[in-house]
Amino acid sequence: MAAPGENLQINSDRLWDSIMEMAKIGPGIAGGNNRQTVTDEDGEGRHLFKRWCEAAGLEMGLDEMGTMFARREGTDPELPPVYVGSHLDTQPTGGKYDGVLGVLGGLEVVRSLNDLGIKTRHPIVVTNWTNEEGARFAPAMMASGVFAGVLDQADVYGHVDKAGKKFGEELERIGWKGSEKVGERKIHAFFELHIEQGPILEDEGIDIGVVTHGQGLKWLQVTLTGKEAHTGSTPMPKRRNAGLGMARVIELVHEIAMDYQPDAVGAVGHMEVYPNSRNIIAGRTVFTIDIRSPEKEVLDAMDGRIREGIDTICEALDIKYQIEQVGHFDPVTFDKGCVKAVRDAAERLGYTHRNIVSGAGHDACWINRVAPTAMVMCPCVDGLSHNEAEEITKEWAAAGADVLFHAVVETAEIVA
Ligand code: HGY
Ligand code: MN
Ligand code: MN
Repeated sequence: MAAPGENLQINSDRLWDSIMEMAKIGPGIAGGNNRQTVTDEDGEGRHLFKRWCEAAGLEMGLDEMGTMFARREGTDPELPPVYVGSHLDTQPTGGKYDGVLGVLGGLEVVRSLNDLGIKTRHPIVVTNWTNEEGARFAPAMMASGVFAGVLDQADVYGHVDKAGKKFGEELERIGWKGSEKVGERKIHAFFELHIEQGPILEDEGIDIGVVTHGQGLKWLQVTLTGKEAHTGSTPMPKRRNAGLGMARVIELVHEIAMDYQPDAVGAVGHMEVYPNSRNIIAGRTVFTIDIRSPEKEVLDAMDGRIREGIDTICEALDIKYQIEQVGHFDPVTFDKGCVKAVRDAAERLGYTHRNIVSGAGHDACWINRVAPTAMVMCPCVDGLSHNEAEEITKEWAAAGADVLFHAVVETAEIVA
């Protein structure tokens, strides 16, 4: 007789169909998704998730950051629940699986427990964290950051998008601002299933990433101010070209990241040029530097060198600069007990696995500060993510969700 939970497997068809159903909401223009946080599309996706949770007999909670908590009761309701989830918001040109696999993988765990008639001592709560991506409103992992006490709720309510809309007002407008105070829930453990968003697992032909660490991140928003002038009649020595300044800073960020290989990364993905007219020298540019490293010392060193470099570049071009840190978390070490639960599950299920450091940030990185936390990763095709062509196989999704299933159920303690 298998030990309790020994041969548990999820229903991979149902998981895959749910992911494809969610992907119909906020479709992109090239096969992916544009379901950005607190847009109407996000609201529609939330309604679908809520319907599914209620159909699975879960009770939905909603906090003041709009994070959704769908609870399956345990035989001992007083025990702190095991949380499992991720995020349903996407990048503007995002894929179908980033975040969604983790939320619907968590729902699939509950759906499978219901099918099998299995009870657990600890309750289980499937979670959709608001605004993980930080694409429309910085910073990334916003709601989980408020939950962990590292971001201020009143402050982030005032963060604005490119159209000048405020996060708090948009959350209210789509009708998903709850009344529950943020961060008061006690978490026994948190597990997040996520696609790797990098090439390692696929390149090595490995099914499961056992995430031991998450690399640290800094987002520096830079504003360069020069002077708008005619591109034809202004002599080169008299120009104060903020566009040229931005170009030099972008090159600098790349060069500095290359100095700390093989792990450090750096790029500028968000760029705004004003007035952005063909025959006006850019008077102002606003852009965000994204630097990351598994080592805090390297992250701090890159930060310092970039700030010095910006000063030198602006001195030479006679332009002014402002630097605002709009996102930051130090490298994360996940809970050894939870990581072991993930590794043991992969082992028991016969999936190939390896330890891995997460290149991307995740809600788990913040929740790890307030509860024992670990992540399960599955491969993605060509390691591609934050691109509408993001793809995984049904088998990879099933393997990841099976491992999640075992890790969650073991930690929530099956009642035989
Ligand atoms: O930026 C990140 O790493 C995450 O995808 N929000
Ligand atoms: Mn994600
Ligand atoms: Mn993402």
